[in-house]
Amino acid sequence: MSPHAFSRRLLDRLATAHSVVIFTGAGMSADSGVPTFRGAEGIWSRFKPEELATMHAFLRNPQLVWEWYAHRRAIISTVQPNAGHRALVALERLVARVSIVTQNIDNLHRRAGSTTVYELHGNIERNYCAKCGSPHDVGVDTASEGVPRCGHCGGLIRPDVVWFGEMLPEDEWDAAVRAAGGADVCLSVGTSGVVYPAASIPVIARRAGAFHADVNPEPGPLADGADEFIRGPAAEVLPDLVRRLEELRTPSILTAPEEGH
Ligand code: BV8
Ligand code: ZN
Repeated sequence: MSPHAFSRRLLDRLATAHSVVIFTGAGMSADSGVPTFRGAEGIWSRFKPEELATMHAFLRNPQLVWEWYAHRRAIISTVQPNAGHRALVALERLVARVSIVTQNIDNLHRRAGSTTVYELHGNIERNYCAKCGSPHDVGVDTASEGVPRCGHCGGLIRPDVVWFGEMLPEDEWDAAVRAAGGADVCLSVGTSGVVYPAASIPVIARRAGAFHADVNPEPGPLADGADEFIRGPAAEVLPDLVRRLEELRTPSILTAPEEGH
């Protein structure tokens, strides 16, 4: 595993940080086997986002949208958090406050053990009635039997995710903006940075004085505005970064003063 070149500035800012915000997108889960949205193998390669991730699409063709989410839920039920998710859990032992602000709906950060996770775009494991809002447990998904109906009002059941044109959950958004405004360092990891307002989180952090590093195999819009771009997959870069931080924290025996001299 090739160690990545991290700048001294990033390492020093992380080593002295009280609060760090990690802004993640679909690339964070790519190493777990969850397809991204816009990559060549992306789940949107066959459809356009507007044809699936909108209330209009759901009302026009509920079965198609429900099956798409059932397909993604089935993929997510078979995957595990990867070394990148686990590195962010380990980071909690080195930094007083680590806030994960994720665009992902796959629940992998929480399953890895991260304790502060703000899900800006919802969570595919939760569903609710599009008419009366009652929560609905999907259990074993049977997409083939058509879109489930609400036991209270007969309304269509939908995934608890934020579709295009829908507002982000207010509490999650407010908490994420507060965390970004108070961060010493912001890492954006595995996101194309094209969806708003989520993609403004690293900008809010940097404007408030945070050091912003972008982690991605390919530079994108977020890399342009960042203090540092770290090229590589999250499942390699993040464990490398946490290892370097642990080394900085562990006084080397070579430099410890000799006893009694
Ligand atoms: C809003 C949940 C206020 C569902 C998603 C017209 C009308 C209304 C709104 C708009 C409009 N025009 C524009 C907007 C705003 C719109 C928007 O931003 N559109 C974009 C497309 C231009 N935003 C909204 O609508 C938001 N709401 O604005 O409300 C409002 C309300 C009413 C009226 C007006 C305004 C809501 C947006 C939320 C949409 N929901 N997801 C679901 O998952 O099905 S968005 C979806 O794309 C994901 O959730 C994700 O958040 C988002 C971005 O994708 P990424 O995570 O970045 O993934 P992507 O595939 O793009 O990139 C992967 C990256 O990983 C790549 O960079 C790749 O290089 C990298 N990578 C690959 N492998 C690895 C890796 N990185 C690291 N390691 C690896 N191994
Ligand atoms: Zn209902």
